Amino acid sequence: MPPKDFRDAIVTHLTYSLGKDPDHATVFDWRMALSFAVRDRIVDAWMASTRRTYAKDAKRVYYLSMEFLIGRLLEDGVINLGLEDEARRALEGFGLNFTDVVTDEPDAALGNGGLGRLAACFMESLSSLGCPAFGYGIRYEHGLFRQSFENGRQMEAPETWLQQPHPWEFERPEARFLLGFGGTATATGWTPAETVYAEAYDTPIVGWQGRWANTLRLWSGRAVDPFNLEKFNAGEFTAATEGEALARTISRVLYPEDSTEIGKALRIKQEYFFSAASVHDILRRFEAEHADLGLLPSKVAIQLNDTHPAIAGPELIRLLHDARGMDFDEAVRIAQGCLNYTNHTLLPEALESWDETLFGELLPRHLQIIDRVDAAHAKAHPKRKVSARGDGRVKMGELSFILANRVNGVSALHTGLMKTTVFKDLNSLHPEKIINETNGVTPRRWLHNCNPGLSALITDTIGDGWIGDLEQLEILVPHVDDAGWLERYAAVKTANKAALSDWVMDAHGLKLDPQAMFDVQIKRIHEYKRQHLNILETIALWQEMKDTPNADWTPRVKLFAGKAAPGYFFAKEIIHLINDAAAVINADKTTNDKLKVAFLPNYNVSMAERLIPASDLSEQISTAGKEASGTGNMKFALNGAPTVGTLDGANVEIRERVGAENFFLFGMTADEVEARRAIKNHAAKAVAADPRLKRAIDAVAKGVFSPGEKARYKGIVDNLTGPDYFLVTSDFTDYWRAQRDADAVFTDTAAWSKMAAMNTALSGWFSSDRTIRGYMADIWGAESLLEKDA
Ligand code: CR6
Repeated sequence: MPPKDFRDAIVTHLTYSLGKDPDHATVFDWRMALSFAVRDRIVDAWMASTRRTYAKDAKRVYYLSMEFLIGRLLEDGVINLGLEDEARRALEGFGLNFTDVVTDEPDAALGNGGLGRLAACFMESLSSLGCPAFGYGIRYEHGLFRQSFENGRQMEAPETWLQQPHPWEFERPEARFLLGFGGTATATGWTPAETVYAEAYDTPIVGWQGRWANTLRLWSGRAVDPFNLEKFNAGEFTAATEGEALARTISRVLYPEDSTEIGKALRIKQEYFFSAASVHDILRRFEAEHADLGLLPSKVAIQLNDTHPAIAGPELIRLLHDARGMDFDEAVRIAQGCLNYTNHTLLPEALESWDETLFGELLPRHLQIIDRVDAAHAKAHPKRKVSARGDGRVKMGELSFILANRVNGVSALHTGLMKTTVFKDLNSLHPEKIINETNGVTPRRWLHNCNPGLSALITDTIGDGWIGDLEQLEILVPHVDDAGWLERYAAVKTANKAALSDWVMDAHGLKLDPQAMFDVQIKRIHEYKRQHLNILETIALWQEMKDTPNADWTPRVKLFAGKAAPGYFFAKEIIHLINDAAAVINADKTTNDKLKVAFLPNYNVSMAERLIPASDLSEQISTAGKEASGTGNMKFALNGAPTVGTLDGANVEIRERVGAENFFLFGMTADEVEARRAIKNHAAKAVAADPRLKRAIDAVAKGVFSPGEKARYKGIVDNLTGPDYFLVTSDFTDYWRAQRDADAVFTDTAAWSKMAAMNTALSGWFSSDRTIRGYMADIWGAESLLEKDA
């Protein structure tokens, strides 16, 4: 038993787990000691949860995701267990600052963006709600690359989170599965040419108030034959360890593409590797307790987070039919009873499909199974031709749909569009399958922990029930009309902005004016997200400020952060342009006090935790119909930053909830986008109609921001004045108008604060607790096992 007193627990770990004397311990040592002390408490909750799940023979949820963007875990653990005061006091007693210790932890960046962060929020909510669940993914040795800038250009370096000891995980050498690739298949079996072990590492994820903990199980590749002695003895030292190197390659690195399909052999290996290991593990756990495989759908719910784990379906059928002798059609029915699929994008370039030759070479038996499933589906529905096969490809979206019990979209708009576009035909055959579960974010990390000032004010006003039941924030509404309360609300934002300004000064050497409006766009760089619309508006604003420097301008700080996929040339050019424009604008003495632009390098979860509480305006400006949901938009609203945004993804629902008067809407709707695109020369027409836009584009074209290389941005300029598929130019004029509306409100501090506070008060619905309750009820048929009286 670990010591009861938390301070003793920390010191005991420092001494016996780290082998350090308090007098000589570094911040790292203290962080590890604190982490172990917290982990001990989590383990108690974890084991109790596991026992209860077994005792109740409860249905378990399995969330299969290629990405879990969990970030730091220490602060979350401390706060969810209610240990913050004790931890602070203990560390202070040793002359240490709590924040310094918790921010010493590297981010676990095992994801690209929204999809991976959603999975992490879901894991936290599943535990907070006491839903028995496992997250299954890959233990990447290198997470998302580290970004830096060289002369404004993005540079990529490997991320190395595992080079430091990782205190949260438990290695499980006994939970190991042998997986195959390649070889030959017959009608009943498969002889792989190559095999590799998947080995489990478990991280407990504790929920709010420490009442429940679930497991995040990440798979790592291990060689079957790690060391070839014969080769070693022959002096071939590198070749002797080749097997190990190859096996480890599978879990070596996270592919850095976000919402883009990559179609590489290693990627399909990664997908099969973690999906198959997870399905083996699920069956093993089920069979340890049940003899009748027919019970699977009543005990097991598997959620496929996008199509990346789609191969789990054919693998489950293979294990039931080939390995356990179940009738094929029955195996398909059982699989369909367990599997569900979440679609996260309608972008055609992101819908996974594999070349059948490549697929068949790596997974010959699975290809046969897919063909059989697909043929049966086609036969049952002869009137409409929809298939997971065709044109020499294996289409993972169609496959996932056919093998799923429920298919869901991630916002109301997105789900509606799924039914009329990518899954139109399948939806007409299975109209009951597609449902909506609008995304959410965990209020613990994204309000309570990242914004302690606001959290304290809310708790002081309405008590702390909101942390576990976010819709209670609505009780704040009447307080918004109390001038004294509103001033306190505004003071929190001001303090957060001052703290952010200090950090930006320290870390990036840029001076920001905390009185200015902090206008923030942080997310992956993508044409559909339109960071280039934002920078064009910034350039136009700068030009106009220069025209009339003495006019009554609302000072702005434009902050950008986000990574571009290393192979996405256009996105990297956008980064370069923003950095180039920032250099010129920030150096301009006539506008210096009114406009600053900064692109903060190496955006990650912990940077978001700093930026969002200090933001005034949230940029959610995607081309309507392209952003499936967004989740950053929810975090900003919750932290009191009104949105300037289009009617896209969950923006639509945010605006409905917080009120149209508390949202700066602009731009075309998804329908209007389609119509506009059909107009010949739409971009040239838009540019001709708006002199402001024309002047901004001309400045870019003439090399105002790239004097040494005038044609540097020819690609961007030609795109914007030519095809402009994402309709930057057509939405520019209305975007400018919305920005000036925001300027006008911002000059009236009370009006702005009220808008911000209404955003906080009315976005409680965007808690991932609400989302997970929806999945539990509508998709999984899972129940909370929390003791009601606790
Ligand atoms: N890129 C969507 O684009 C959504 C998240 C989570 C995305 C984004 O709008 O909020 O998923 N899609 O549902 C994919 O990753 C395929 C994303 O993060």
